Amino acid sequence: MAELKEARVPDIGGSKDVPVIELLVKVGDVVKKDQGLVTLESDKATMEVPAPFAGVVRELKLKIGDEVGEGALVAIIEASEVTASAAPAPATPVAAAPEPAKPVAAPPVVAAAAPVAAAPTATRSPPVAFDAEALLPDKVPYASPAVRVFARELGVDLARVTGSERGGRISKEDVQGFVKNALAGGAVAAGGGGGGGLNLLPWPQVDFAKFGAIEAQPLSRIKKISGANLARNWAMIPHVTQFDEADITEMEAFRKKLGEEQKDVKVTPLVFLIKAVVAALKKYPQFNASLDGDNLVLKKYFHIGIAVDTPDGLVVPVLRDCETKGLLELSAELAAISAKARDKKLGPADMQGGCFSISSLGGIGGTAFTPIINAPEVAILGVSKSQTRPVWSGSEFAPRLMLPLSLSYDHRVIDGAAAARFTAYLAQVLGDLRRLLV
Ligand code: CAO
Repeated sequence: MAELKEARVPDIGGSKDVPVIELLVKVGDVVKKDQGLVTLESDKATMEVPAPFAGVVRELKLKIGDEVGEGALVAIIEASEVTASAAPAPATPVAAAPEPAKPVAAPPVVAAAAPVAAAPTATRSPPVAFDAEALLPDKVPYASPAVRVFARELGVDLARVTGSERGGRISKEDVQGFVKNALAGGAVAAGGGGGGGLNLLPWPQVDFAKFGAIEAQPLSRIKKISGANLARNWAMIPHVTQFDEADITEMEAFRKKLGEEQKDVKVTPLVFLIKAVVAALKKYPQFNASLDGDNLVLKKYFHIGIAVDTPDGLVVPVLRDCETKGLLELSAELAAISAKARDKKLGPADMQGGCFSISSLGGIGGTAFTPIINAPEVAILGVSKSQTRPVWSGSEFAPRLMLPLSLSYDHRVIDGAAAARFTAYLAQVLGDLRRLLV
């Protein structure tokens, strides 16, 4: 039996004079139980007042700009059926996932006994307790009514959009940018197949000039591109870094000798590392691989990416077929490709097809670091500055030149034990280059 019933603002945590910023239904609309009727926005949170029961909206008692508190009449609804649990659900934050409203413990509403033809009398639903915790401001997107309507029209969930305005407020441009990114395959933001939707807090907006003098410098193109790649790789790949060290005392003696004989080309420890890495990739093929859905694609070639520091930022050109090249040939190629990088002459082809990357900070300093994997590769070797240290030989301490190694790996593909074996083998090869011949 149909009856006219009141929908009122439930307990909204004691807030009063909360403005109505959006009408979500109009007279004549058929509404489901818990469907939003109006949106309220306090200075702390935005919330929807849900229909306490299913039915047809017969009167809308509020307009945009009205200020309301608990108990204010929102609408008169002709309830489609009378149920024992027709009590108003709590006001729901707009950011909340569209899951069914939790059942609320409330006294049953007594069905009106009037016949259908009689003038219906509206029955007031009892208020229900409201979970103010669910309305914490940092869980609710912060946006103007116009932006909310705009996002709703485009089907954009504002909880997934990062606001660029002061206080993290979401602008129309932020919504447009989100849509563009989603269309361009920016799955991280869209929460689609690739990114999983991190649902992070908005980036802090700080007026730095309030605290002292500042100067804004635009990011270089390389920094923008590499930054976006690094952020994706860091967020999406479960990184673990394995540290080890190699005794390169003999290797360095040999390198110096080679350098004295070969004045045309500078031979640095990096080319020895490239050869040792190729040997380790041959022994542990899962490091020379990429994830492709449920498959691991194993590569039979050995193209090594080298991180090169340029004034405009980091680039990673690739040296191809390193298994076929000797130390001198690799040294000449490394010099040529890093000069090309610093002269901004690298083309996309120079940076494609890598299997594994090496990032050497050995010429600068440091004892260890945690390099970020260069997706879709599954591991990267960081190299720090070698140092002469006393090392226990079993009978005495001897001065040895020790090279720190930091291997970051994708834990979805590589287990910790395999990573420890890989770095231990690298250290063995660098400690005794004859192993390269085995
Ligand atoms: N320990 C001690 N000394 C080292 C060393 C190490 N691990 N690696 C290199 N060196 C020495 C070299 O032998 C050379 O010494 P001499 O001039 O006395 O011969 C000096 O350091 C400088 O080497 P280099 O940097 O010119 O050459 P490289 O082959 O080691 O590296 C390149 C080439 C292009 C990788 C490097 O110039 C570079 O750009 N490194 C930075 C990479 C980077 O930024 N990585 C960080 C990525 S994460 O942000």
